[in-house]
Amino acid sequence: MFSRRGFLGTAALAGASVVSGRVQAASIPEAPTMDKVVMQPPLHPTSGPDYRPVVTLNGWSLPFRMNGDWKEFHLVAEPVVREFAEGMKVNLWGYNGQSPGPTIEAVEGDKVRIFVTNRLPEYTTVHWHGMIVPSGMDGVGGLTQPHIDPGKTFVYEFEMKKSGTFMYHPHSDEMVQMAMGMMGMVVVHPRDPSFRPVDRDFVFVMSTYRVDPGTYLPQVNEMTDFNMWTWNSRVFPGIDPLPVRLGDRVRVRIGNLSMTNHPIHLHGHSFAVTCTDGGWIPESAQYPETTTDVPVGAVRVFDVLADNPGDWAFHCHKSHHTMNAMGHEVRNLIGVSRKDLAKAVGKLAPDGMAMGSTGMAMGSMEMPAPDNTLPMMTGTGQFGPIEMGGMFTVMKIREDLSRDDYRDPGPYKFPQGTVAYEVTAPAAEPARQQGGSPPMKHMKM
Ligand SMILES: [Cu+2]
Repeated sequence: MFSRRGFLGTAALAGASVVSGRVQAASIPEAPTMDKVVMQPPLHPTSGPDYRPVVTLNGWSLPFRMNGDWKEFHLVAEPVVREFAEGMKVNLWGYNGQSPGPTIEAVEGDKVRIFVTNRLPEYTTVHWHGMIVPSGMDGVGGLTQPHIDPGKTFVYEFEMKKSGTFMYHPHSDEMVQMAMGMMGMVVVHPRDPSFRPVDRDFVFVMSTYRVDPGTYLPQVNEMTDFNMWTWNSRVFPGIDPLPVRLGDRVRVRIGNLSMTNHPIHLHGHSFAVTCTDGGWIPESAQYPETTTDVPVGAVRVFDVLADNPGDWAFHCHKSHHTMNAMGHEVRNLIGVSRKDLAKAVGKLAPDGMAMGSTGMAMGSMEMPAPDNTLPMMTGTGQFGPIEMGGMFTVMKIREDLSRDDYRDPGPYKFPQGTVAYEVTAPAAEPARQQGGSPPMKHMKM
């Protein structure tokens, strides 16, 4: 089913020595880094059992090497610059050049050795969220291991006991390090490739930041008032679309390491949640959904049959999570005439703009914003402004995609006569209740 390209990095194995399961420092594998913010092609396995690899929205999977029967990975914790969307870059902490870190893929039963080098200015650890590991490999600084000091490399060694979707993040100055973007996903493929196979498999982790307009660094002491709602540290319109071939069975794996829950909604389909970070859900316990709430510190995986072609919005259903940085103190002024106010303000501040009397649609307005700040609502589709931000993207289901093609197919070509349309005949005046009459009067009980 998949091509095997032989062993990766065989030359690097020369000189590696393994002493009773403990690896020598001289044999630390290289640590690949990524400088691109778009989804990288799936990383097909080059050794070990076959699997259909995942793709990571705006991200990548970490290459590994084999050392005997151990799969070896190398994470480097380090400061990174992440572009949230065009026009906004944020100084974060992450792994191997990116926040979030690369997705780690392995197979149920694999023995993995994960090297972690710390290039941060403070100590760190890595905790393997949801994975069944020996206590001493659990990565809780102080409790199960010494913290990894700056400049040091630690090794985690364990067996991938079960397949599923998991996460990794520090358990060391956790509030700061997670608020700075340190996290990533782990996908463990079933050893039996016939177990619930899919055609496309997407993964991302949700995180939130408070980056005040005009600044470049998250406020790490924030508890509740976040303003950047991200998937893989990206916001709409910077989040990759999910290109899907019509008829594909699609899996979407969603981790939540933000500080609030996110009800994730897909248009045009119903899906079933098939897996959590606790494991696979038996078919008898699955039920149809169009929105699934992903709690804090949890993973939800849904499988969907992509049988409805089109451009389908895919987003968090908390409407302030599909917006970018905004002032939360704006009052609701719908129905309030601000003409007089605008005139008065205009005399004092000619650039002032009265807004909100008829809603806050901003598609046709351009407001000056501080440097390094995205518009609150933005993006343009083939019919006009989309007025979204934050946790929003599009699943693009097309007939003519080939199997491993994850390129953005562009806007959907709607078949003629299938788009909602305007009628020109005047709408009839609706029958309205007569003023003054109590509503119960005409009712026969
Ligand atoms: Cu949300």
